[in-house]
Amino acid sequence: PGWKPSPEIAARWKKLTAPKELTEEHIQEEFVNHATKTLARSAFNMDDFAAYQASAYSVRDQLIDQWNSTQMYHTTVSPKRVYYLSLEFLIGRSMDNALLNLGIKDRYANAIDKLGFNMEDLVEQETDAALGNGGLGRLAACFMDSLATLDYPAWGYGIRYNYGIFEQSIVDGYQTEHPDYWLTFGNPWEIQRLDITYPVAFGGTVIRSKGASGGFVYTWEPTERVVAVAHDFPIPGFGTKSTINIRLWSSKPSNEFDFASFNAGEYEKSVKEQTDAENITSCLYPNDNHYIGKKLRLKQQYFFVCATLQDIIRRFKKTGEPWSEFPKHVAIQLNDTHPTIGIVELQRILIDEEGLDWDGAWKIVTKVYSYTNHTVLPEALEKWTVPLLKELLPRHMMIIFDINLFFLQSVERRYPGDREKLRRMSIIEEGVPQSVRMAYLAVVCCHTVNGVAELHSDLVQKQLFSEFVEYFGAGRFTNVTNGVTPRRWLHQANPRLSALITKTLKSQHWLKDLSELAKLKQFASDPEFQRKWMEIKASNKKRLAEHIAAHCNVYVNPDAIFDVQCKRIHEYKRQFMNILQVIHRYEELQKMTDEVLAKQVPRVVIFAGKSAPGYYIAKMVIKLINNAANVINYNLRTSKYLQLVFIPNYNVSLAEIIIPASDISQHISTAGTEASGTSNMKFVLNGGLIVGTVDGANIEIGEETGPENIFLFGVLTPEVEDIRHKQTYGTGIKVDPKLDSVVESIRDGTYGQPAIFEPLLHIDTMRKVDACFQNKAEWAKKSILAAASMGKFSSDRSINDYAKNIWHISPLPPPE
Ligand code: Z57
Repeated sequence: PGWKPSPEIAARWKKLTAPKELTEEHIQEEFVNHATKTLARSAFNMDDFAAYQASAYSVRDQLIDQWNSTQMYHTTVSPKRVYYLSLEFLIGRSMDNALLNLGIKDRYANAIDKLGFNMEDLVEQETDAALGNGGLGRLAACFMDSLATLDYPAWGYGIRYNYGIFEQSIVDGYQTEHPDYWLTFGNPWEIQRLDITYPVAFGGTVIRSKGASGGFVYTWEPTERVVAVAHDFPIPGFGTKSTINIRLWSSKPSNEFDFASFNAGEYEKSVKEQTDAENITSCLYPNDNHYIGKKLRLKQQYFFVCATLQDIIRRFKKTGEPWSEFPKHVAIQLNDTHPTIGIVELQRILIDEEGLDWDGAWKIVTKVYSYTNHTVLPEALEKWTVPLLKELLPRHMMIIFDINLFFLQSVERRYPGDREKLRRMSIIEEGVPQSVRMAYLAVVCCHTVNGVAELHSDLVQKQLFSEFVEYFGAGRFTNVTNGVTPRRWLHQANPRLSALITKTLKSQHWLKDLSELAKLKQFASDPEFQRKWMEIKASNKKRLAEHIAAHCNVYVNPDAIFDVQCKRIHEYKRQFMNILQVIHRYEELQKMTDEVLAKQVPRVVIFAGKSAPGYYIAKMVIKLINNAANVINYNLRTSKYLQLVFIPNYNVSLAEIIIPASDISQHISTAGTEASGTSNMKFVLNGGLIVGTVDGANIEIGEETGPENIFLFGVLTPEVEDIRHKQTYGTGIKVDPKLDSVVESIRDGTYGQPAIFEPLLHIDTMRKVDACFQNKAEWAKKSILAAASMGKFSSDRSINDYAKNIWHISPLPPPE
């Protein structure tokens, strides 16, 4: 800091920055000011997009004021902070969310209305910040909302990808991908910090020499240097002045380096180095629940944790305290193994740059980090090969070998001579080439490891890491069931339902303590409340029907059951089983007489979701859905009773339209495969009922709603392995009408409940849904009771669990 204000100047500054009252006129002034100065527009040169931008820049100013005072206050107190490291933040749109969290939406809407613009239209102009694939990235975004709302001193850290998740369109029934260049028209929701930069290096060699005190000293001489530039995304809490920060790094070339080749006359080499540097943060990898060992991906991981740690350490050093105090100021949460190399980076910094010895450094590192596992699927577990790690991060590879050596030595002391155990527990997987099991590295180095729902955490402890539980003790492992933010997923996405709840409970406080929803239960059988509740559902369905008409060219029946499955397309999520069931339903309808047909409960089946571009089977499922839709929707005799649509480009803002409009939604993963699921919580919160398997968070949702308000079916986890075995070695099944009674006995469980027959159970469940839906009052009651039971699934509860049991941090509300 080169400049210090005199007391008079500080006082004047304070007066100048004092927030002005947000009157209608002030908002209009700010709007017009941004339209004319920031955008260089005039009253005669405006459109909805320019008006969105002008509003956005003025809301941004509000955010920055709050952000500044929050950060200044945190700096003076210097509390223990949590740092949430994630390669994905699936934020979606920001304007509506900011207006609602700041509590200024009505004022803005009125002010802007008088300038001739409609706020609801402006909100639609915003492109999603789609820096994530699915559940894991969206969870990170919900967590940031809760951290801010609950006044925790917290930072998110990640990558500012130039291209987020690709946009999907459907051409001839096939998924087609388009780049998501979301920054074309600038981004009002970020603050570029050209002054906050850190160097990041890759490659080269490590030189070992004798240090002053006799031990070895390691010097890393890298061959590639880039620079990380900070971009800050302010995250406002709801009903608080706390506004926290997601700091996303963007890569750019380092000047020193390209000058070197430039001056040597190697112009092309210099240009290539520049573009290589910029490419690190170009694209989000579009795989969900699937690991692909690409070098550029590893570069992204190291790039972002390297810059992040420098930033965290700089902040810590401002306290002037010794390294031993670091864990009293810092908790770092790893969102999956993606940032795990950060563990090694901290150990490296402490030893090679700060001069601590191994044990001193290790004590600090292991007090700071904790790791969330999000999947038990083997194909999703990261394993970087040793040659690749050595090439990119030679010093880190040495440290990983050392960590493994010390770890295995202590395992050997506990289990002398058990070489098989050492092989199984080793961080290094033997093979050609060797590879590093990143999840094992995380488990060995973190003080706490958590799964994301009870069943999942159980599998994590009993299957994935069972020998580590035995070795380290069960205390290292825990569960934190996921949650979602009710601000975005009810208040923002379903404003009418939110208003009804607030009116009924005579307070908005439920938005800060979702367990208060339970008070709605007393109105579940009240016909007037039921009518209002279902009328809102009907209007949400109408809104979705309009979207479908515009994007799928199908006019769906808004009185039908809206039956939704929207999520990433994946074999384990079983969209295929769902479409088989739809085709079965269609064929049954064909066989019916007009009289029987007229008694059917109409249904609209809605699919949405992206497939990873290289995932052939998932892409074929999309094609099958679209082909089936083309047959089903054009059958004029039965289309009153069954319609099928695939809505393209599922993303956060589309989810905000789809979720409030569902009657039922499907969460039908093979038991034991969906770690938690989070959209299931959002659907129920909005009065939709779940058709689901006994998996992930479905189980806990069912515990809260009671079995009568959720449609669960299928076999339990322990049976699944057994079934896989039978499926692999058994023969195919053909269902002949002569076997009807046999099928019946399979259904009723006479022969146990093997999962290969789950499609039958799925069909049975759908019949049950039809029957229930016909009793409107009963359905409304279930819908209300289920939603009223969702208190547990607020991400506020998840974050309080993390804060208390893992991070050991407390709220720090800003002074009034
Ligand atoms: C991802 O979205 C999830 C797990 C992963 O390992 C990766 Br990679 C991406 C999802 C799980 O599949 C969901 O079940 C879970 O709800 C979500 O992470 C958040 O925990």
